[in-house]
Amino acid sequence: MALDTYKSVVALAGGVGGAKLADGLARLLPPGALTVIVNTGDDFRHYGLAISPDLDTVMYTLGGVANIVNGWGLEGDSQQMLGMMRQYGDDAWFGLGDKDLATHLLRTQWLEEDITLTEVTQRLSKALGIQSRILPMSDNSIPTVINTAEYGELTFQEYFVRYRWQPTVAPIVIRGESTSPIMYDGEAIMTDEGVSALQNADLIVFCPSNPMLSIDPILNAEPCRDLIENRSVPCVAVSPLIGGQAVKGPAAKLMKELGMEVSSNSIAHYYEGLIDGIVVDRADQVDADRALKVLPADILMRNVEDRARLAGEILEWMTSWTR
Ligand code: FO1
Repeated sequence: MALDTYKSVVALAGGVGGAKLADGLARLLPPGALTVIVNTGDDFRHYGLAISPDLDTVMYTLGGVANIVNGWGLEGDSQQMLGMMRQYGDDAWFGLGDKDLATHLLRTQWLEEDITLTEVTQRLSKALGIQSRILPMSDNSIPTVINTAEYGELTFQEYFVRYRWQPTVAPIVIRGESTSPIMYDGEAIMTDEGVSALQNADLIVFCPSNPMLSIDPILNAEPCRDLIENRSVPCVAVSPLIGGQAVKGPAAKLMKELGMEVSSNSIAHYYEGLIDGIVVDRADQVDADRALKVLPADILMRNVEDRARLAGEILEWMTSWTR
């Protein structure tokens, strides 16, 4: 199968790392062939605005307007509104840009008019000239909640941005029974669009996003995990770790706190039953006894060329199995 014959490739993605690989895939695949199903467990209300950080990161990246230094937010944005907030005594801990506000204002208004998050995202993406489909994992809100030793339960953005993922993630212990520190406030149901994208996919790719904080919430949206476990097409994951270190964010720290070995091998194990192959950094090893295909590659995406190069290597590797 040549790359230009792919009709439907589905990528599961969180924020910055996921968005970069999704952008690489979008650059190589025929227009409209890529669907990115994005984590919305990070979504929250702030100053009354509906904010969907991962959807926006994917949207801005695919639209070519993302801030390349941060990976999130808009290129050339300013923070005058936040400056004024601080003057009023607000601690303004979430870095909302002035131009970025337009996205949140419109999203909030449209959601209040009962337009679904799927439709809102489509309108915004279309206006940015994006040909790939960006889908929220669900149209209902299912915030990820994280239990920490220092502050108890935190919403995702409090944990990630306000406290810069420094609090220790700790299980909740009730009468000697310990439960996962990562919880979902509600039951996520996938959208019809997400279900049909997975059912019609030629290939599925888990982007190098945090497995516990970004990919798991998507898998948790019914019936995502089931659809992927019972798929008939290849599915691979790209490790978010290089040499036991997270490329960005709390993956390595979190894995340690969850009692996991911090390695790409451990990521492979985490996704067992869901993937046929894993893409890891050349320096990383995956147990040979696992019935899992392994593609060693340079997985660090420093620039746009790297995104397309990595996406190309993954697509050609997966294509070689179906030939
Ligand atoms: N991440 C930060 O580390 N600090 C910020 O102040 C921040 C602001 C922000 C504003 C809009 C947006 O769409 C994303 C923003 N992010 C910020 C990124 C985001 O919160 C995280 O990267 C994701 O939630 C984790 O995937």
